[in-house]
Amino acid sequence: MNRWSPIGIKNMKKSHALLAVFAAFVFGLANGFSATKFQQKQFAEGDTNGDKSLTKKEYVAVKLASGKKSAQKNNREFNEEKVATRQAKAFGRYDIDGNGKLSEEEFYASFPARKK
Ligand SMILES: [Ca+2]
Ligand SMILES: [Ca+2]
Repeated sequence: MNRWSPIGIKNMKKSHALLAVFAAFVFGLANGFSATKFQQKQFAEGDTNGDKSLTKKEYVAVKLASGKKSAQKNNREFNEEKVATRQAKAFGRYDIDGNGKLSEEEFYASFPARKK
């Protein structure tokens, strides 16, 4: 279920999303996975029930937490509601196999696509 290879075959409808993730994945490789430690930390923090996947709620919560932190650090305004809405939408894009949860791979793949 959570492996890379069978996803594209079973879920052709999501090929666009898959392509985006693949591009992000390659981009991540090119960058030497510099964000990996951060990703792992976020995933671990986000996965509050420890089932090795992030529900939408867990995902949004961890994104809100990190967004808030970086906003504070950069002295920027943080619109929690706006960010939550955006992240809830993003969740659907990253959930490649459409099971309503982000596996570690799906979560990590979501990172390199973010603006630096
Ligand atoms: Ca979880
Ligand atoms: Ca999934």
